[in-house]
Amino acid sequence: MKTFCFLGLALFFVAFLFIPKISSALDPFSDNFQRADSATVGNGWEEIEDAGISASIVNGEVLIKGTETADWVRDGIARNVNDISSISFDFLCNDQFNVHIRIDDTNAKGYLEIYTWPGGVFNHANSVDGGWPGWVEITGSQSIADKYNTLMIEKVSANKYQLKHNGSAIGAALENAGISNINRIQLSSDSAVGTVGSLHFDNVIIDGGTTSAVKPSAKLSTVWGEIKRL
Ligand SMILES: [Ca+2]
Ligand SMILES: [Ca+2]
Repeated sequence: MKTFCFLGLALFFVAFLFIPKISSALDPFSDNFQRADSATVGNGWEEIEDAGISASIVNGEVLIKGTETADWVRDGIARNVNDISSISFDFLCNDQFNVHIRIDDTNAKGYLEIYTWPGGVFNHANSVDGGWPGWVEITGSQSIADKYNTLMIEKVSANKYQLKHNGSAIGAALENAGISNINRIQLSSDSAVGTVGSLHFDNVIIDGGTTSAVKPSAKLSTVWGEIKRL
């Protein structure tokens, strides 16, 4: 009897110790990247760095920088997540490189990718099966070059996703039967071979994770961007 009690108690503690960790390990999540400059982004981020391009921490942000050596391959950072409902991030895109965010349901194979270039309109590629669907312009949308922009993708129903730029909805919610459980996110850039440029990411917030984010509007944009290049 004593043995059973001990085993029961031990199992209870094991469950108590591990279940909360498993459920909270992935999200909510946030990263303001306020850590020492480093060639490694850290904090569980995967780096996608083709020859000539680096992803690193510089001045409390992620800096994607370099010379593109292959046409239109994505370079940046990615991480696995667990059935998330929202992701928000800031970007400064004022130096040749464009900006992409992609959310995936790697089981159902659907993905949604958004991109824009410095001061450009936003486009989406909304694939239900992993195939390439082509870019579709989001009418009336406009990113701001030389300023920090905030882009958010929010799940509004089982298979519908709303984009928000600086707090305002852009376009209608996008339906994708191939995405119900977002389990991977990627922030990146791509360009034609030979392009030299840079791109800044900051304040990634997943499912309302708390972060001491500096609001984009409070950041020095052009000047700071220039300082960062030094
Ligand atoms: Ca930061
Ligand atoms: Ca790196």
